[in-house]
Amino acid sequence: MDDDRLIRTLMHEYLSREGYEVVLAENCLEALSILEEASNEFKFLVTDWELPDGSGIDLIRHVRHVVCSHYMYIVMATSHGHRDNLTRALNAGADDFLAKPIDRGELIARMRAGQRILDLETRLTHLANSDLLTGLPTRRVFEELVSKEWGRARRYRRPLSCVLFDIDYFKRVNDIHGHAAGDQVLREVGRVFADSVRDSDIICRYGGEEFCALLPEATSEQAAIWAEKLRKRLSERDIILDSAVVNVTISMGIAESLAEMEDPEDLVEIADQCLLEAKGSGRNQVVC
Ligand code: GH3
Ligand code: MG
Ligand code: MG
Ligand code: MG
Ligand code: MG
Repeated sequence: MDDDRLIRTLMHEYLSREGYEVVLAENCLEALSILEEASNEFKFLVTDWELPDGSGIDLIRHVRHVVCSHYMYIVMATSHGHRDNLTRALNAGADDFLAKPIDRGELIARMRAGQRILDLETRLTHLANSDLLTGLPTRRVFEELVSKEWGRARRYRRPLSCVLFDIDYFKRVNDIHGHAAGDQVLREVGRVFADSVRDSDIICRYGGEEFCALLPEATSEQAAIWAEKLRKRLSERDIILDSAVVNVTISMGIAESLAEMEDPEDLVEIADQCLLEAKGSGRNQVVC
């Protein structure tokens, strides 16, 4: 964002040549409306300080308060090169500073420095959100999503179901075939689960040999039909290991979000009670 046309032209040329996709804005209002529409699409913001309709500082403060799915790297480009100004820009939320007149080499070097931070964020997010063994989202992700989907289901009065799975007698797999074979089975079971959900569903590794699915728009009856198919598919499947062929079954408990439930934990709690019942009444079954 810059009100100076020459600077916009230069920025566009320098950045496009490096492979960046550039969107230009000439004032705060325009920048805000672009960001409002698609803040998740932007990784960098390079902003001027003084604009006819406001200050780059205010824009930066605003952007830092808007929820964005990832970190936006912000560079303040200005001729206000004094140390006090630099401090103000950084305190407002800028990550870096670019002196005017703009030097192409410096601009690109600062963008690259920003890219290193963004790459690190992507890597850390992936590590924090996915289970090492199965690659599925973790329980932490699940808990965040349960709250979100719970709120959405409430607001729009839509169904939402939760399914908890637990592999039957999994300890035996480890005891008979070894822990590495157990890991292989978990990976394979995770793959079968991941293959059986729709894009809007989410399936996580809940803990050890337990998995959990969240099915938006599904009533408990619909969830039970889906779960029963999955239970059957897994029970009929031979899991081929390096040294043996293993067959595992799963027990499943299902709960649907109901008006009288107080919070999302109740949903998981009821699914867990159903799972216990499935275990108690012989395993390899779905209880709703
Ligand atoms: P149940 O039918 O009652 O669920 O019996 P179970 O043997 O599956 O249940 P239990 O809770 O007694 O044992 C779970 C086993 O899962 C014990 C634990 O060593 C194993 N397990 C948990 N996480 C992992 C893992 O990451 N890798 C391997 N190989 N085993 C795991
Ligand atoms: Mg200006
Ligand atoms: Mg200026
Ligand atoms: Mg268990
Ligand atoms: Mg088990």
